[in-house]
Order: sequence, then C-alpha cells, then structure tokens
Amino acid sequence: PKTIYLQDYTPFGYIVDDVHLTFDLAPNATRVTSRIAFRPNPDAEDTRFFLHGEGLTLISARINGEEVDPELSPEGLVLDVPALPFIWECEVEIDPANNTALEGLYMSNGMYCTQCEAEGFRKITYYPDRPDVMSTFTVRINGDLPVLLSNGNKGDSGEAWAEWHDPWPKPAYLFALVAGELIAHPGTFETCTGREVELNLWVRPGDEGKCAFGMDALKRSMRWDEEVYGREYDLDIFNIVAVDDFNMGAMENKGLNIFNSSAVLASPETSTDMNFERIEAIIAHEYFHNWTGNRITCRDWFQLCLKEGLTVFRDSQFTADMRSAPVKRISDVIDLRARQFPEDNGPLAHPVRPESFQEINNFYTATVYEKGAEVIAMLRRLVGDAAYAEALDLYFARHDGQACTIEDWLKVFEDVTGRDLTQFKRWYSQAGTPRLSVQDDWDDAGTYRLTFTQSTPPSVASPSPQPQVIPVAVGLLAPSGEEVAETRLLEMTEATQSFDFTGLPERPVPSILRGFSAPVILEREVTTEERAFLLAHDTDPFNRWDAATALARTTLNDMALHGAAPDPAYLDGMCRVLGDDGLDPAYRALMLALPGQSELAAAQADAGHRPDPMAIWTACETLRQALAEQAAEMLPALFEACQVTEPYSPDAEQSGKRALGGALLALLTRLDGGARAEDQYAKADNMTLQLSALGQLIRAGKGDAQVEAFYDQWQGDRLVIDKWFMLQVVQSTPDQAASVARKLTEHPDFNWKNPNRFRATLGALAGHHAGFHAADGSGYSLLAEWLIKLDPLNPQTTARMCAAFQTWRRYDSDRQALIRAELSRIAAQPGLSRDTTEMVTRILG
Ligand code: DPP
Ligand code: ZN
Repeated sequence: PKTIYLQDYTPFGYIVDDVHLTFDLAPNATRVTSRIAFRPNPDAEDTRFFLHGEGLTLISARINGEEVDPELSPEGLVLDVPALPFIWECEVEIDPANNTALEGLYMSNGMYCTQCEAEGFRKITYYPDRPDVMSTFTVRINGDLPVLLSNGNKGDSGEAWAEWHDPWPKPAYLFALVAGELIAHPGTFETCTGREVELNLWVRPGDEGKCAFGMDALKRSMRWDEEVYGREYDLDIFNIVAVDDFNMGAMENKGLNIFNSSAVLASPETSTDMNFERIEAIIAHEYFHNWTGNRITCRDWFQLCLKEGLTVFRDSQFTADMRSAPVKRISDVIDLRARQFPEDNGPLAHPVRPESFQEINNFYTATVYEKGAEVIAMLRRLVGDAAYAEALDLYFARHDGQACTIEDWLKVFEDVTGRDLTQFKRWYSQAGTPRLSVQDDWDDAGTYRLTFTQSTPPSVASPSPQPQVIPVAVGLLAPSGEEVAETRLLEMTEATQSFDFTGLPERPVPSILRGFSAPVILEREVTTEERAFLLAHDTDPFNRWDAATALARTTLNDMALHGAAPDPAYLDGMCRVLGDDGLDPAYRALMLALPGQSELAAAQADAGHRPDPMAIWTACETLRQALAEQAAEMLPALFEACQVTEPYSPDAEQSGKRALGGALLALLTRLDGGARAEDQYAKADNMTLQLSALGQLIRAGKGDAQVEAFYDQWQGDRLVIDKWFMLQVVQSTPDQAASVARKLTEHPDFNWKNPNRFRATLGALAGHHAGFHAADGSGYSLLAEWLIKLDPLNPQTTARMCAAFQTWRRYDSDRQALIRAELSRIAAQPGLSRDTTEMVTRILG
C-alpha cells in the first residue's frame, strides 16, 4: 500500500463551482449521473485532471457535451481537459445492496443511506474526493420510496422523486442521501434571529417511541451553541436519520446527520442512563460540527483534529453545562487513560496531527479526538477564557467557508493574545504521553519549591521528543486540611523547571495537576498517608477522585505483584467517602470504581514488571470483597437511599443515584448471595436497573433464569439484544470469557455483519482484560478468527478492532508469541484490506 505524507500536499488543479447529481435508485444497479462545473485553479501548479473513483462502472463521460474516453485505474480516472472552465458529465452504476463495507451508498434494512467521511464519496461517483474541494450541491433522487432526503434545503418533489439544494459550499465527505420507509419525529427550533427551522428525527416504523430525548437534546444543543459560541444554524431544515448498520457513532453531513441507531434512539425501558448521556453528547457533537467541521472544514485529512479535537472539546463543555462538570471531567479522564494512553504509548502512537498514513480510516483515533480535545483545553487554560472566546470569534470570522489547517487555528490565538505558540504546537506534532516527575523542597523561611521534570518516551512516530508547554494547575493544603494556596497555573516549558510558593507558615501538601490540567502521566513518590489526606481534604474534585484511584492502583499492584493484603488506608478512605452524604452520588460512584485492569497492567509494565492478567483480576476481586465486608453494615441503608421513587428521568440527579446504587449493588451481591439483585431485576421498570441487576446475577453465577427471561422479553429490540450479548461476556469469569463469546457467536441472533452486534460480542471480549489475555490464547484466537472473517466484508470495523492487540509487548513471552502468531495469521490472509494491513503491520512494528 502507498503511504501519503502531509508534506506532499498540493492544491487540486481545478475549482468546482457547482455539482448536480441525479440518483436513480435500484438495489443492485443504482445510476448516478453527475454534472459538474470545473474551472482551472489559478493557485495550483499541478493541472492534472484526476478524479477519484472506486468500484464504479463507468457508463458514459462527457466534457462540454462531447463524449470522452478517460484513462481508468482502480483509484480513479485521468483525462486531458481544456485550460478553460468546462462541464463534466458522467454516468456510473453502483451496487448498494452488495456494499457490506458501509462506505459510500449502501443499504441497511431496505433503506438506502450513505457514509462518505473520509473517502466514501469516490464509491458513489467520480469526483475530486478531498476536503479542500468545496462546492454547492443540487441533488435529485428518483426512487419509489416514501422518504427521499439529501443535504441542504428542500427543493421540488413529486411522486417517487425529490430535489434538494445545499447553498453552503461543502466537501464531498459531507454529502448524504437517505431513502426509505421512515417515520419522522418532528420538531421546530426558532433561532436567535427568529428564523424557524424544521427538525426531524427519522426512524424505522416501530422506533417512534425512542425519539423524544434525541429531539430534546438537539434543541438544547442548538440553543447552547448560540449562547456559548454565538453560532446560529444556517438552513431551513435539520434532519437526523437513525441507521442500524453503521461503522461509527454518527456523521455530521450538512443538514442531514446520519446516526448509528445506538447513538440516537432512547427510551427509559430500553436504554440505560449511560446510553442517554452518550446520546446527548453525540447529538451535540454532530450538531456542533455544523460550524466546526462544515462551515470551516479541513484542508486535508492530516488536519482531522482541527474539526474533531475542537468538536469533542465543545461537546464536553456542553455536557459539563448540562450535567455535573466534575463528573464529566473525571469521566473524560477515565476514558483518556483507558483508550488514548495505550495508543500513545504503544506501536500505534501518532501525533494529534499525523504526518503520514496509508488508510485515513485508521486515524479516527482517541489521539486525534480525545487528546486533540485535551490540547484545546490546555490552550484555553493558558490563554484564559476571555481570550479563548475572542480567538474563536476570530476563527469563525476569518475562516468561514474555508478548508483550514492547524496553523490557521493557532494563528488566531497568536493574533488575539500576542503569544508565540511555536513550542505549544509540539502537542500537535509529537506523539507520546509526557511523564511529569515532581520533587519538592521546603525551607524554613517559608518557601515551598516544586521542581518538575518532563520526558516523553521516544516512539517510531517521534524518535526524539522535545520539551512541551505543560500547564500544571497546583494548589497547596496545610497539614490541617485547609487550603493555603488556591489553584495556580504553572506554565512549564523547559525539560526541568522549578516554581516557588513563598510566605507559607508550614510545609504544605501539594495538590498537583488539578482538573487534570494536561494529558500527562504524573510520576511522584507519594505516601499512602498523603494520598489518604488528599482523598479526605482536597478541594479540587478531580484530584480528590484521583487520590482514590491512586490509592486503589497502589494497593492493587502490591496485591497482584507481591501478594500484599488490601491496604487499610484505601478501605477506610472508601468507607468515609461512601458515607459522606455531602458528596454527589455520581461522584461517589466514580470514587468507588477501580482503575481499569488494562491500565493496571500498563502501570506495572511501566515500572518494569511483566503484568499477569489473572493476578490483576484476582487482586480486583479480593479488594472488592474486602471493601464489601468492611462496609457491610452501612451498605443496606446507603443502597436504600439510592432508590428513586419519582418517575424515571435520565437527568444527572437521578442517574447519579442509580450509578451509586449500581456500585453498591455490586458490593451487596458479594454478601447477600444475589437476593437484592434478584429483587431489583424483578421490579425494574427501566433498563438501567434491569441491566445492573442482571450483570450482578451473571457475575455471581446465579443469572441463568434472568438471562433467558431477558432474551425472551427483548428479542424484538436489536439495541437491547446487543446489551444482552455484551453483558454475558463482560460479566464472565476470565476462564470462561472466550468460551462464552464463542458460544454467543453461534447464537442465531449473532448477525456478525452488523457492526454493533460484532462489537457487542467480540469487542466485549477484547475489553475483558483477563479473559482476552487468558493464558491458553483462546481469547486471541477467537478474535483473530472473526477479524479474518469480517475483513473482506467490512475492512473499517475489522481494522479498528485490531487495536485490541496493540499492548502485546507488555506481556510475558508466551503471550507475546501467541499474539504474534495471530497477527501473522491475519497478515497472511490473501487479499487482506489496506485498512487491516496497515494496522497489523504497525502493531507488529
Ligand atoms: N466525523 C464523525 C464524527 O466524529 C465521524 N465520522 O462526528
Ligand atoms: Zn466528530
């Protein structure tokens, strides 16, 4: 496969003024007719006329009405064209019914839909399929289906046809078309300037009852973007469509967002509180792309973080405003540590703005998205809220309608603040998670000195990392627990740097990296007493939570590596947290969660050990049991206090109570043999309670009847049955995980061509640390077997799931050999996709 480099960017030789598309829909033979106005681009040196096109049957091509005979290749076509404006007309035939890759135009349950980001439009017709080529689109759809949708505003329509016109120039990756038997859940929104916008959430018949929350979340997102970023919606209509077969979460096509049904459909009976929160965040995310992504798009795919990092940052601000800001911050860091840190510290490490790729689909990563958002959060901390707002206004004013780069983005901050962001830009160009070590000194004259040293491990992507700008938020506490220095933002730019705090009466206890002010790994020798102190007294909710996880991590690693007993400081601290009614229940639930087992393995490997997944699993079980026993007397009353008596609402308050209730139920089930879980299962009138009870019963080995009953109750609901598949794997014991997953792949409902079902089963196995890494290799071989099977049909989902193997070098030589063998087996498949080839090659290193 060919590698593409950022440094090779050149503009396209032609400007597209206007695109007209006509679709004559037929499942196996859809005709796509295009009429495109091109003119030479005065800013381009390369005047070659190359149009991307993949898997297209060319029927005819014309320039200015004259039949032409372009030179075809598997990637597209080339042709000699006049050095004057001209009209390109072309007719192709495609086969949406057999498009299992779910890129381009495909079918899902009889419905036509599209996914064009990043490079799917070239599977629809010949086109300069690159984000810096922007044009207005007019689309006519001919098809005997009741609902025919595309981007922009409605045009004329009639029996079995409809026209759409999108007045805003856009790149082809934002094109969308949907046709099918769909039902609208309608709404309206009045913009800040008084324009009325028609809203619709389109679903399959039977899903009408799952639309209300999504519609409400959309309206709240539209209002929030007006109020916080001053961004008004810019078309007369905004459509969202739910699709069952979808590779990603959702897609921000202009005026016609297409969603994985799991990311939009919700009802109390079928969706958990976490589902509701995720749906709210994704609806906001895709809506926010209208300005950060669509009106201002990316020059090339290396700049993906320009729209994704910023839009993730914006949706996290939205969630923090809608719900609890500390809980959102902690949840985001849990996710970053679980998904981005392993990527940044393994063979798949790449900068937030990568410099090369073979398949861009492999770069829709936690690094581009979540670290990309962290970089913006740091920038905002460094310049301050007011300058951030000013810089964003300038960004929108200066770049509206353009395809931009990270340089453009940083320039608005430089222009507004006068800062030089040259060094800060390393966050975009260097891979790897910086390690920040800390030393402290106290002199009796009242000066407390913190000395930080940063270093980033070298990687293939960044062999010699340079010091980065690290904003370190620090507060100081007196030994009595009082805060003696409020949060101060230290700006670290050197490899080693000291900061003094003066005029202190006694040696303070530092609270470092408050709010997780930079995506780094803090390395500091901290005593258990100091951690317990911060757990009890820190005024920063993030660091207070982090003290709890650090205590848990330390004791779990001691238990797993050295056979130590559970640390009483952890158990006592947790009992105090549990009983502290002053703390938000959602926050207490987060405090109670143990660090991920894969994360523990990473910490052990970092410290020079070979992690034993089974020992880590046993340590977690032992610690939970010890906590359940120590807290035994207080648990029943706490659990009672978490019962919600009001009608179900997915809001922060109720879902917080249910989250804590779920954590408490997990502890109680270790003591009561499952009595409370059985009771909760029997009475549950919402999915959150039903699923948490079912999970505990499975874990306790007592859920057989409920597993069957759950299936009987929900077999008609694909999204709930996904949960049924996932939960059985997640809650299985390590020795059973692979065989449970294998058995589920033999279930008649294991529709493996559906990405949600595939991920629910095999993704769950990959996420079961001790089960996936079972010493006999059964987890590895089951996943590899299915990846090999899926690759010819759906390379994108296959390639993403290969990442399960990225941490392989952490483990012992037996496991390494087993994983290497599976990766080699995948690599050796004849005709392996470009997507999977690139992933496997990078992981093998
Ligand atoms: N651009 C989509 C999103 O992240 C992914 N295809 O919203
Ligand atoms: Zn996005």
